[in-house]
Amino acid sequence: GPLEETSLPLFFGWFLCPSFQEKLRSMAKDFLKTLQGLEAFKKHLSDFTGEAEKEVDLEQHFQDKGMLHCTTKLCDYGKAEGSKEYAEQQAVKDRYGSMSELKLSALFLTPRTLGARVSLTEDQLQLWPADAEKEAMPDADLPPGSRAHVTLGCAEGVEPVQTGLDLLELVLLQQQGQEGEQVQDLDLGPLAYYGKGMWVLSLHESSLAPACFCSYYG
Ligand code: ACK
Repeated sequence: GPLEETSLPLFFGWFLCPSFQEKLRSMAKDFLKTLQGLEAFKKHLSDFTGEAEKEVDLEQHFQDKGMLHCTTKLCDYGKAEGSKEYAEQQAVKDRYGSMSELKLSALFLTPRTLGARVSLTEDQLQLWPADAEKEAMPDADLPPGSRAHVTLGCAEGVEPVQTGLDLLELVLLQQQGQEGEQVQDLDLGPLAYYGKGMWVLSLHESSLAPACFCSYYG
């Protein structure tokens, strides 16, 4: 009936606890500030502006998208394919409302999005939809969880779904053996440039973000 149809959320995911959200936002802010000051970044500035000489303020460029989380399944209130099946999985029911730690292994940015890569544990992968990667990149063969991320910001007019797609593009390049152009070691770890305005800061010590697995209704 209509009640059942409205009982599915906009999406399921892990929601970072508020104090860690603050920590991650400030980490990202420092990263943007550092990146913007690097000669290597200035050299590739036209990736962002379309013009070589134009300045860019990265903090302005990426708009905050609200509560920090790692989406597992977009249900769109039941309209998305497979959402009912997902919600009814035993693992999803069992873990609903439980806390775990998300391992953040890198910060990445493209002209479109800014995000943190999440390395899921075996246990967390039980909540990961089997087709998440295939749905976005049907021709690639990427390990489950490759798309897992926290969106930290999007350029004007860009939807948050793009962050995971940008990450998949980076993971695909890495799978093909590209390590990017090693630019320099920052405090948090090595910075690499993958072309077309795509930057990855691998974290020396991956951050562990306490997060609650639940859902968002909007
Ligand atoms: O930043 P995100 O992971 O990207 O969090 C939001 C959340 O769902 C609510 O919009 C994500 N999202 C949007 N569309 C999709 C999709 N088709 N597949 C997976 N995640 C999606 C978006």
